[in-house]
Amino acid sequence: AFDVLTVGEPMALFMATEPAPLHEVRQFARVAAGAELNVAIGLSRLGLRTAYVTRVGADSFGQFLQAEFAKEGIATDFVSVVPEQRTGFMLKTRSADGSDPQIEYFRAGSAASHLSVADLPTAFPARHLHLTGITPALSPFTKPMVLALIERARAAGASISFDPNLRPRLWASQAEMVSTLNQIASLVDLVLPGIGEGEILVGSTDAKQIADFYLQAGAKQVVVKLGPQGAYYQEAAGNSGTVPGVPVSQVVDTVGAGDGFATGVISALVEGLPLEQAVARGNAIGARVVQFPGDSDGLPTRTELGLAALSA
Ligand code: KDG
Repeated sequence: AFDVLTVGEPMALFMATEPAPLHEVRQFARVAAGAELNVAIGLSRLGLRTAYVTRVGADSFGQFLQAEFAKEGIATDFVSVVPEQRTGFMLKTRSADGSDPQIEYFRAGSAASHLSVADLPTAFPARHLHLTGITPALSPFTKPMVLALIERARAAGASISFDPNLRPRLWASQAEMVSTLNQIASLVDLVLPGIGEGEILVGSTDAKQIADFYLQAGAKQVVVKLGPQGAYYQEAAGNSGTVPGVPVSQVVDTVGAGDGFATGVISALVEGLPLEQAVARGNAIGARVVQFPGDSDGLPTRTELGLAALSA
């Protein structure tokens, strides 16, 4: 059995090595990307047994990603290699001033966009399920797959976290994005929106109002990410608070910060820590990730985070 299972689309990511608009960049460095893969890498580095449900092609990007899964110790029991489909990739600029980079996707019709209920384990095999709002946007098959996985995780008594991870360009319309993501959020235990995402999904810029919305919808815990200011948390049981962010002297790349944050919160909750401490760990990892160019370069080991080894 696994501690955590997640599902999503992994991609090859070509990061510009110098600051320039995408069409002028001459050199890129290739790394792995994909929001759920970033979280899987982070959890695995923290010693949690982590499984990833996905599909890749038999092309060189698929081979590259499979080597990454192996290197990071991610369980591939639910990874399929589909020779007749291609693996998606994306391009990203190097930001000169810490602002969000420019991103271009080459992922429509990818192997992972063909994920469906048939790719899921019949009996849910982990203590926790982590989802993001990217996966249900990939194709008409992936939303029913996500809903079926939630049902199986529930039936097995697993806890579920959900990071809305808004990617408007992957959705047919904003209305569909909002209704699908709020539906999923109402079915999980822990919702992790950013404050800007909360504004789009809930229509409020107030962290407490965003948390109240998801707690009323059915979630048990909500953590609203406030960027450098840290995060606000609130539980159905009543307690709430703000955990200040960890100061960073130089932001290199913001992409992946939310995945680092989710890694910290989920790992701590799976280890049995209270939500406030989980949020503090999320802040610490998020602050680390923004100091590295790749999405997952900054994800720490237990030693790097100053944590004791997990007992077997
Ligand atoms: O959260 C980081 C992701 O945005 C990045 O790795 C790529 O999954 C990705 C996406 O769909 O944007």
